Amino acid sequence: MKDQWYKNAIAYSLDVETFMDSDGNGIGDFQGLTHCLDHLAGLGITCLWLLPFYPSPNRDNGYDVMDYYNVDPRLGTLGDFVEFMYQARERGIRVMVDLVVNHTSNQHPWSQAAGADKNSKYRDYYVWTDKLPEHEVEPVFPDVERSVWEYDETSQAYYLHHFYKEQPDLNIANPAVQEEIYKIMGFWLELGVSGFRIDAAPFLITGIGIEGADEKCLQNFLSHMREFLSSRSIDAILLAEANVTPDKFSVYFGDGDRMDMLFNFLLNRHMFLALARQQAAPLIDGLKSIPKIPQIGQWLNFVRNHDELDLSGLASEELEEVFAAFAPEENMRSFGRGIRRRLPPMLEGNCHRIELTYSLMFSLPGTPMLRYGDEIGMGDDLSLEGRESVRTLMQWSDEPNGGFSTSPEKNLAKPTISQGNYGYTHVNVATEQRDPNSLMNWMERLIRIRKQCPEFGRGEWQILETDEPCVFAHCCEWQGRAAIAVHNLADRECIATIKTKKYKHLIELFCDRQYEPIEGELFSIPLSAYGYRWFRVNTMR
Ligand code: TEU
Repeated sequence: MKDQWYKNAIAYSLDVETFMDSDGNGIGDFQGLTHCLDHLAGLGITCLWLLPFYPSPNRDNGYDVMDYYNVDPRLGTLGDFVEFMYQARERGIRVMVDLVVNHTSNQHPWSQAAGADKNSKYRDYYVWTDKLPEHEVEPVFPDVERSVWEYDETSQAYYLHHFYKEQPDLNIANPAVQEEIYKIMGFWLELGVSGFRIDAAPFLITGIGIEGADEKCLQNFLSHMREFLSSRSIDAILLAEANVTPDKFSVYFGDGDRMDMLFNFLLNRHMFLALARQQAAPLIDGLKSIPKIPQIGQWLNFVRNHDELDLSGLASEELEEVFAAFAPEENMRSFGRGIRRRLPPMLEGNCHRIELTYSLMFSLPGTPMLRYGDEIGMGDDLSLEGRESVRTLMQWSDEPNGGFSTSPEKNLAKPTISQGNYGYTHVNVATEQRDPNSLMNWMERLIRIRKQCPEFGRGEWQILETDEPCVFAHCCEWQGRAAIAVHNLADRECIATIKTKKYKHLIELFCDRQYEPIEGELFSIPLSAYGYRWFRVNTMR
């Protein structure tokens, strides 16, 4: 059986470009990242997901790849990548990379050749039509693109692009394209990666515009990718970015023969609805709506990612509630479906509520993931366009450019946050390292305790009913052990009475303040406003 290391990994996502600049040119690079691995190891991170670092014209933050077999020269060389892989391995940190194969950049040689010559063997690498279909799907960036079809003057046909028009969609029904994808996977596996994040997975397998495309056949490609992966590595995994409804989950997990892991978009938006309402019910409903997945499968939980907080699966009244609570101004929203802010500003900097949210996310069934800057409580910059608001530079110290780079400010890859409550003069790694009460030191403890509770990653979960609608309590059991977490989502203290099951011999593992120990049975649990308590049920007694 496959090693299920990913079920209790502590994941962390970052963009090399915005993490650390080693040579003072204003752009983050692999040498800089390698230098910062001790920070990640110290935090307790065990798995990194690197956003695309391949050569790219950067129309879409690197999600428009020009060459799948190289490192963007702005970020370093393949040699730097290999050195980074070695140093990560030395620290017990696995590395996953983004596999962006729904589309290429229009600067990719395949795309250039396909556009220039209808008889090129690369023509069928992409999806073309002479006539626009009657019913069109909506582009993912409706504020910029009006259609998913773009007319190409040179070859006098339309090509498909779900994202920007500079990102033509690949035709994965073409066996030659499938072979290319295996080759790309094989390349990075040989360089030691532990798996791939499959970008835009649902778009990859839609078949829109592909003549005679068979849906089941395209979906089967997910199994073929997995077969290829297993033929080359015993423990590498596939993680799909698939923001889809529960009836579609089985397409991605298959019978345990497709994706190993999926981002838990569903639970993410239910968590935000629960936080907005200060009630546990939306979270409970969210968990209950997730069908059972194959044993080998896992969910990856997160608070925020590098895109907007996508609320599109919520009903419109629910969406309005979350907007009203966390994005009251139009400029904080994007595409009418999401929020382009980081968590701390959404919660108005309330540190109890910020801790509550991470404590909750880390205890939810699945594997937890942080994003760079989460550990220090970084903010956003709403003066920047679209998703750029949450992609500012990592803040390492109170030195110029937040210690990210010694370059003049005008050369920085992206802006840094220098002003206001989230400015790097006080929100930064070095300052928080010294302060025993900082978010970063708290986060390090959260990670340490989460590692002591593999039940949350691997166990069977159950909701513990309470008489307080604002309290979310759950228990995860695995191999005869149990871990319990109780979270008060409301801004008032309370005493929650557990209704369903009584647990004895509890050990308090983690909490927001000192509480009186619970003697005997777990029954009445005092909680402060936004309080949280984790317990281990001691089965040894
Ligand atoms: O995102 C793909 C994607 O499906 C989401 O952006 C989607 O728009 C949203 O969740 C609606 O469900 C990935 C990357 O995360 C994003 O940064 C890229 O722009 C995109 O792929 C294109 O590669």
